Parts: sequence; structure tokens; C-alpha cells
Amino acid sequence: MSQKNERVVEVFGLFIKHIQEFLKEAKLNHEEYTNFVDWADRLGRKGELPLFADVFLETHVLRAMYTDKPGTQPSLLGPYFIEGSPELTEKDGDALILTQRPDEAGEKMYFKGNVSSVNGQPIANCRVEMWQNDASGKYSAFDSDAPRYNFRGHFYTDENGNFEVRHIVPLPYSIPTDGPTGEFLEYTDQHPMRPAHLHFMFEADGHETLITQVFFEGDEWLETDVADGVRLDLMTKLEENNGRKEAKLDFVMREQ
Ligand code: MBD
Ligand code: FE
Repeated sequence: MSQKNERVVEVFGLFIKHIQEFLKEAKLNHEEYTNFVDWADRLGRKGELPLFADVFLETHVLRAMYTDKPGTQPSLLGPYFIEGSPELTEKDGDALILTQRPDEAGEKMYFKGNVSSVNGQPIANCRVEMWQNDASGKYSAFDSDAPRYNFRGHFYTDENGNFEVRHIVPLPYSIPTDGPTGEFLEYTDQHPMRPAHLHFMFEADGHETLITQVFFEGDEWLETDVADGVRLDLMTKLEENNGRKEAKLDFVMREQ
């Protein structure tokens, strides 16, 4: 980098200043310091830095940016998004079927959404990306035997901003506890659970990309989500209709 970017200089300057203040305030002795560096080194080597950051830091960035802003609250992108998902084409009635194996475990559900703009207009042809974990709590492409794009896909809203997807009911699950992130949870006396959730990313012309999650009323981990990703406007309710499990939620995108 030949030309220094002022913003980068500012951010890294603040980062080192606050790390130094942390060392001072915690009165770290030398042994504690080397233990801390060792922990951080193992966190990186195990590939858990994105996990750790998204669980303990990402929510604070989003709250600072979006609290009290109009439109649907963003939530965590998290460490388990990958590029290149297939466009969904197969249907069950009106519902697109989210990529899955023929004998996929889990309880079938149907999710209906509507995407509109803060100006009140429905957004047609909005690109909707969706991903979730499977019935064993795993995200494809991460520590999972499932095909790379299992439970990942994208599609477009209709002329009224509507979409419908058939997938499975996501389950509450544990972030990995067998590595340095798990150690941190023990040191800080926290459980590793996230409430069940669906991931969404909405992209539409003239609008800010909306990355968010959907949560389910009654989930026992809503109040203590280890990643603090729950927002009031991201709650849906799983309902039984003619023997079908269904849920729905409206999403509102901010203009650019
Ligand atoms: C997840 O599934 C997730 O969505 C986040 C934000 C962090 C860890 C695991
Ligand atoms: Fe997730």
C-alpha cells in the first residue's frame, strides 16, 4: 500500500490504543500476556477468528449503525455465508424448494415473505439469498458432509414483492465449543447456544442491501443468544395450517 488511507490509519490507531489501554486496565502480568497471545494464535490457526468476531463483535457494529433507523433491522451475516448459491427453480405448489437432499431430515415448513421499500412500494424482482443449518445443526460447506450448497439458494420476488420457500424448521444450535472459542465461553461463563434462525440477504436496485435473520417466537434461547442477533422486528411465528407448518414475515429495505 503506497498511499495511506486516512480511515485505515484512524481505525488501526484506535485499535492499538484500546488494546494498550486494555493491557493496562487488566494489569496483565507477563505470563498472562503470553497465555493471551497463545489463545489468540490458536483462535486464528483453528480458523475460528471469523466465528469469534461474528459471535462477539458483529452485533455491536450493527446496533451502532442501525438502531432507530427505519426499515427492517439488519442482523448478523455470521461466519457461514458462502458465495455462488444456485438459483432455486424447483417448486412445491407456489413454494420454491430450498436446495436439499432427496432424503433430507427435518420438519418441512413453508416460509412466505414480502419485500417492500421504506417508501411503501413493494419491491419486485428483489434478489433474495437464503441459507440455514440442517437438522443436525450444521451449515453445508462447514464441517458438514452435505453437498456444498445444501440449504442455500437464491431467487427473486414476484411483481408484488412476494416470495414463498419450502425448507425445514431450523433448530436452536450450539456454536463449536471444542476450540479456542469454546474456551472463551468457559472463561466468561456463557452458554454456546443460538436460537433457531433463517439467514436472508436482499438486494434490489436503489436500495441498501439488507442482511438479516428471522427468529421464532417461543424459542428458549431468544433472550440469551450467544451472538446477540435477535431484534424485535425479526420475529415470526410457526403456525400449523391444514397440517402444514407455515411462517411469514415482511421485510422493508432502506433507499440508497
Ligand atoms: C451462526 O449460525 C450465526 O448465524 C452467527 C451469527 C454466528 C455463529 C453461528
Ligand atoms: Fe446462522
